[in-house]
Amino acid sequence: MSPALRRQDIRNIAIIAHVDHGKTTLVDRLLQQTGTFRSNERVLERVMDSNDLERERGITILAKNTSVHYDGVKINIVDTPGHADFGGEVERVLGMVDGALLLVDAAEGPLPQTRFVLKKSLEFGHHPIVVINKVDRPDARPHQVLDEVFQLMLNLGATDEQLDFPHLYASAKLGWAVREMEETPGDIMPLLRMILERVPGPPGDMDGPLQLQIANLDYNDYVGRMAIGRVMRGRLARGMEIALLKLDGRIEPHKVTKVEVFEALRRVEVDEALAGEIVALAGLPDIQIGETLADPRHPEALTPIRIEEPTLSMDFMVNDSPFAGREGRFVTSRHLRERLTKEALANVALRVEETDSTDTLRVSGRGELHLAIVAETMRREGYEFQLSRPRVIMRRGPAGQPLEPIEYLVLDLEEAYMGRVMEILGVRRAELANMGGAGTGRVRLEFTVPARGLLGFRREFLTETRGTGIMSHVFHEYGPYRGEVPDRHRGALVVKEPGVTVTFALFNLEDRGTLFHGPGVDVYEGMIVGEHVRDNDLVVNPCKRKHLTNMRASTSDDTLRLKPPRLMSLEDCIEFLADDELVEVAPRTVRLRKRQRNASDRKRTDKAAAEATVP
Ligand SMILES: Nc1nc2c(ncn2[C@@H]2O[C@H](COP(=O)(O)OP(=O)(O)OP(=O)(O)O)[C@@H](O)[C@H]2O)c(=O)[nH]1
Ligand SMILES: [Mg+2]
Repeated sequence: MSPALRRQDIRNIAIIAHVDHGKTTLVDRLLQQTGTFRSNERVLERVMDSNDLERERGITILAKNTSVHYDGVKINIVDTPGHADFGGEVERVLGMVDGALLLVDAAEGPLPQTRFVLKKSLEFGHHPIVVINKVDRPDARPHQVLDEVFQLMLNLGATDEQLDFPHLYASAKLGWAVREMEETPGDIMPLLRMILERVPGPPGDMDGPLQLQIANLDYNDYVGRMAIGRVMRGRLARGMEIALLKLDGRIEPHKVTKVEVFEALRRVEVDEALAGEIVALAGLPDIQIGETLADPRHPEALTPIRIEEPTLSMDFMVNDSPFAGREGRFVTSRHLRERLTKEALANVALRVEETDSTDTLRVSGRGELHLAIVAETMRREGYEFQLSRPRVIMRRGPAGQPLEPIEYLVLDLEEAYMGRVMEILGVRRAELANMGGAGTGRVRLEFTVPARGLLGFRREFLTETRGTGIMSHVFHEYGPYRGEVPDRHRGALVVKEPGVTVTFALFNLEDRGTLFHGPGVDVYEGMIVGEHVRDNDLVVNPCKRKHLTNMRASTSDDTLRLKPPRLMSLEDCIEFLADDELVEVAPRTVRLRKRQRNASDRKRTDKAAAEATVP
């Protein structure tokens, strides 16, 4: 495109990186040092991580827009999540920007998600600016990490121009960036200057017919659904009649009722936005990501952004446990269906499908966390439902052979634990792909491993490494099925009959396994209250009181000291699940249960299954 058609008063960039490499912290500094906040204004750390789950977990889940002004130029910034499960968020916003800041932790170096987001950005033709961040870390190795990024670009097939990338060294935390390590740190301005120099302005044909693709959605209580995208061509004004080009080819006439632009942490209503600007607009209630807004006389659709397919699915079903409806406000299959369908509109990497049962919906996503966050969000809104064990989504190869999702797994752990971890991964069908750092006390191990093999691995890995191991993984490819992966190796402690748990009974169960609940908890037949030490399930009665006749002073409930129960978060429960189990998710409680609540029914089903598999 001729430079004349690019706007010079705007830059649109995304900040991309592996999880925790400092994206949101960098946005804080950009906002602070460009005078967005008054000097006496107390601002939250990581201000862009604005939703509850993001703040609780300290991670970004949704991509979000903001902007700063520097040297007469407006820089629209999209902060993106780094966790691999939210890769769909990154994919969908990259088309709205003309460049990216690739942050890489100066100690950790490129990790799986660095590769994924960089690959996507290169595919969009960006020339990313590499920011080696956290150079203040005592274990920082900035020059080496820069070399590793270069290697990575080379491996990803970057063009010569892309390989000639500009770079900076930064400490987002301390608020500075420098071009060379020898320079004395000052402020973050060198980064802003580099953005103006190296990121091209957006295409700015303001007189052509309107064209705008929706990259993101948001809700506003007053005006309903807001759609976010960049004006690719022409101008978008309030009150304008437009053609909405749906993904299925239909064209709908609509009127834009509101146009807003991003100014720091606020959105400001404007009469009109010109080509190049990123806007949020209202007036199109059923709009979806990927659809194009166009001039009715020139209805030309932009190619929808292709998002990677989901690899994991879980059933969301109506809660049919004896405690159903105790806490939830939204409990019917209609509630679930409506909420999940709405979620899938904005959560582009999510798929929601019907199943044989009207009470069950199959929800597919990019990983356990992706699905768990959906469930957690719904739970907080007052929904109540049950979840099945996650299953990987298989495919067929050209010759009909089964293919399964393979993940790329990177582990960083103390050398002493290496043998045991390799053993566990061997059973889970992992293959070692790379190994480094030997002799330094810590090793970095890289594997390809079936996604099936990673279900429930995190807990085991953390236990084996006494909590010191670091792991991350990202979807790698669909590859040949690698054979059986054994199930969870411990059984469950399953409640025999309904009641309220008591200390005496729990105390006597402690030898049998790890308990998930303390005393005074309502339980029902078939509910799971702990993990058995052995590999089979054990039916137990945690509500059994001692016989008063053989009471001895030493076993009075008051003197019994219970070990603290293992409190199971929603994700812990999902990790724990076997095929014949469910998680019951309600606004205040999560519980584990057997699908078949009655022990003899379970035996009968097991027997039938065993007979069915006898040749
Ligand atoms: N030492 C050091 N720590 C940093 C720096 N930048 C960020 N951190 C810390 O790294 C952690 C993660 O920072 P975030 O800004 O949330 O990282 P992120 O890349 O936005 O993480 P996700 O959005 O979840 O992918 C926080 O504890 C920050 O304080 C830095 O320059 N130096
Ligand atoms: Mg973040």
